[in-house]
Amino acid sequence: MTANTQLEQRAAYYGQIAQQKLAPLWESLHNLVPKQPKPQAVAAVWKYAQIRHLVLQSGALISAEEAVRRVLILENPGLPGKSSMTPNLYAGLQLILPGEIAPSHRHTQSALRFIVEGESAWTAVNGERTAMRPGDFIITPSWTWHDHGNLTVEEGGVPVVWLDGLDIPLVAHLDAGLAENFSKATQPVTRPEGDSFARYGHNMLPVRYKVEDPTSPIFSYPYERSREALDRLYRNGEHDKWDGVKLRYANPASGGYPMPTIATFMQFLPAGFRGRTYRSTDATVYCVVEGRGTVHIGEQTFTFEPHDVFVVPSWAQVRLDADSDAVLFSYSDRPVLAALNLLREERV
Ligand code: GTQ
Repeated sequence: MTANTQLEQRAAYYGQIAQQKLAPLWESLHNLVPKQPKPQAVAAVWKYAQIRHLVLQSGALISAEEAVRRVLILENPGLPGKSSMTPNLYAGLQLILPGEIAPSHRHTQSALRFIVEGESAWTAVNGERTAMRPGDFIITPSWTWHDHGNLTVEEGGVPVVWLDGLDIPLVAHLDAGLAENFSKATQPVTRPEGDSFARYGHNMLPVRYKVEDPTSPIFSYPYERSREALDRLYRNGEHDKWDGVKLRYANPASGGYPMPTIATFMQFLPAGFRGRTYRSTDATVYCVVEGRGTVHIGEQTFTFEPHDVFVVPSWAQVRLDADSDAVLFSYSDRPVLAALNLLREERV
């Protein structure tokens, strides 16, 4: 039998079995069980200086109320049409103008906010409002009511922009998306601002507190505190050759991650830092807070400066250089990979 006849016979056979909803594994085995991750997501950067005016322009086109959430999705060019930054995670830049309200709703997707610019907005989570300031990391856990607002111009309101990180693609993959709107634009405020931080954010917990769900009882992690911790550790001599000074955000009651599907980190790289190469199976989104530098991802090189966002796909080699003292916030699907025993890390 010639090679051609064999191919023809197989093709005819594949046609026959397809009619019975069958497919030959041997044609796809190497793709289904790859030797290494082969992400469709690619490394990419969003330079804030190039997109800021476009984010602000959206404010003239649609109100926060009409949009429900006025957000420009950061879509990974390797995942076109998927509204995804990585296979599991979403990223977007949300704008709220003075006097606006983004109406209250809740959904099974977990969300984080990382404040980029503007100091006058607030977000409400489960009956408590918190101010949003640049560098603050705020969580909106799964199924918690949340609405966002901003002071009026008279009260000193300015346009506020933050980075939204959600597990939208993961939840879609699991077919577990549920959502509902609150009956009013804003939920009732039942606790004064700072209440949960006082209860859970000072290395203390209410006497009879029991850990009953995987979500952090504090929902705002102010930049000041995170920055101070990194700074102190650096001055104490901490200096990891891969990470600089890097901490993960924690649920203070369990020691786990703030939310079950998304891990968050903040790291300090001193001026002149030339990081070593590492890789891991948690695809990671970075947002630059302070400083300038360069990130090398696989064969690609991007410079970064404050408010830039870049993404490192699973298993891509990454190395960070800092030209000035730099602070980077990042988030990934690490808790999901860890829970499934799929987290692999390599520090070269
Ligand atoms: O603020 O609730 O970027 O529900 C995407 C979906 C933000 C939000 C997004 C959302 C939100």
